[in-house]
Amino acid sequence: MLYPEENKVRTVLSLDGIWEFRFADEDTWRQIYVPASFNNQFTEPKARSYCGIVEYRRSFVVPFCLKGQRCILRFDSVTHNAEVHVDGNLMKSHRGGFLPFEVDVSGIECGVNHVLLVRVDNRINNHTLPIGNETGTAFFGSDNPGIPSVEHGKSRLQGSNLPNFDFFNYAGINRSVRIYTTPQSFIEDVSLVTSIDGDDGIVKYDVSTSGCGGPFLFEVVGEDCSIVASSKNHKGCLRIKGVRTWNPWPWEPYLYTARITYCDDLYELRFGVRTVEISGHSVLVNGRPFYFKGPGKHEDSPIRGRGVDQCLSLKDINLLHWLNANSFRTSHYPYDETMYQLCDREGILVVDELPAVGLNFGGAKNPYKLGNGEYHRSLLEELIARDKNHPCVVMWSLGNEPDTEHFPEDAYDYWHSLYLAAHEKDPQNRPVTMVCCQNDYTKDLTTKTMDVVCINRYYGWYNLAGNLEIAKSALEEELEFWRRVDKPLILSEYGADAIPGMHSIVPEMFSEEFQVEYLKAMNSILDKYDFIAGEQPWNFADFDTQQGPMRAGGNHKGLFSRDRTPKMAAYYVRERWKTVM
Ligand code: BDP
Repeated sequence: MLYPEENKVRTVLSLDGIWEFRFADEDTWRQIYVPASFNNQFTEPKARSYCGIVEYRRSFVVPFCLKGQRCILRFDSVTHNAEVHVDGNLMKSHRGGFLPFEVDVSGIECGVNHVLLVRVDNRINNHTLPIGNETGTAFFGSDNPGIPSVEHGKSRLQGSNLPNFDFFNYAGINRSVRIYTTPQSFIEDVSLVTSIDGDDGIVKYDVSTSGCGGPFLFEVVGEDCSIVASSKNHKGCLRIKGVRTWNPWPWEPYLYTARITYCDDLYELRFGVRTVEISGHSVLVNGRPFYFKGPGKHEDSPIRGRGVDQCLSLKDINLLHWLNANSFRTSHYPYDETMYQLCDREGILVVDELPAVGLNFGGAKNPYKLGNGEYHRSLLEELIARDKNHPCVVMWSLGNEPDTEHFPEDAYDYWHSLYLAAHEKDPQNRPVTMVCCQNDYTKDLTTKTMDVVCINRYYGWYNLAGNLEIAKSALEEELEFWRRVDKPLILSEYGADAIPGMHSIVPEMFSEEFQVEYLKAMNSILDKYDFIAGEQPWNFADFDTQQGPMRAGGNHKGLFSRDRTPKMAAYYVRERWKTVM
């Protein structure tokens, strides 16, 4: 799916700004800002705990001058499910809160006002991705099973919108809404696969178009505007003599433009020439071993919630540079497309993750019997269709911390079919992973079948809490197990909460000193092994989550506070990442 582009033949009309809003049980409309989650824009407790449908409304007009063009209404994401009505007619229902969808409104009368109404469902349950917790059991802390009064309370909580994951269920129109136009004969999709042949680059391309047929031109344009290769075929293979490759930061992430003209249409897609492959214990980028350095992230900020904020995204990229990081994982859902565009430009590598988090009930229930496989697969296909051409995207993550321990065969069947689908659907055939949680790894049949083993481990925090010497030996013992699996391994999460500004002479849990000592301890074990392909401390910044006895004002495992003030750990990591490769 192509990102909306404004150029000499295509127009983009932004529908971002102030809309009208109401909770479904209200009669009156209030004002709301789009794009942003609705949860933090109001003052009533209801906005945080709401479970159900909300409505967004605004009017729009397609100017006369666009008459005769194809008009597409595009939502970059609506969380979680949406129904789009124009002038009272249902135009589209969409399932899934983190990927774009479009509504063709080409026939709409130009020059008159139309009413756009979006009904948004923020409910999560066992059939959404991410997974909601339908039992009323607290995600954090123990609910003392068996105590009659607690059981009674839990039964009353059933059906409320409890996440089965550790981030706040921010919902609403979280990303931009636009109408874009194309000529009637138009460029539909582009797929690019690049490779390197000595000093040259090879670009294999495939462009699909729709319409009457007519002149077609595919050109590769350098950053200096020179045309370095071209063809009149919709599909083919071009050679760029003396190519400049796209390299991870701090090296040059050179971007070419694929300029495509077809009949009256034009589309310009930025891309990089780079390769990604697995060889032995290494992930190779452009043939060289790449060591992933960079924390897992969230889309999260105090007022917008999960709403896109390009200013914050840019600041985060600059903070990643400051940390000497070179990559991050889009934990635990696909991010806004503008973030990937920034990463393309800045040479930051991305592990692109599906919103499949919470497929884990601690053995109490088999998550693979819920029947989510088809839906999961359709999200995978949508993700690949959206992100397949980004040079920054170097790996797909099928999901985070599913149960692979209690139902090992079912887990294998479920994840392996997604693994195969990812390889089949991705024209670039990138490596595929699934992020494994702290469980009995000896029972896990799935993680070791991924191209890269990604494990989240909290020795010294949730297990063996506070005792770093013992935590180190536990991690070492486990890594001996994975060494024998003989694949590249990324420690995709490890971390300790640190309340910003909390200090202690003796480093104890929740102090900034402990967070530093914890990271040093774990890193000292990683440094012993040559099959480690990366370290991704959890998390880049403190973030909001469901309230609970283990969370004082959110999750505090950030290297930065929520407002992006560095903690002591940020300075430590910055020093380490200057040299670690
Ligand atoms: C991991 C999860 C992550 C949590 C983290 C934590 O993948 O979403 O935020 O634990 O507890 O298990 O801090």
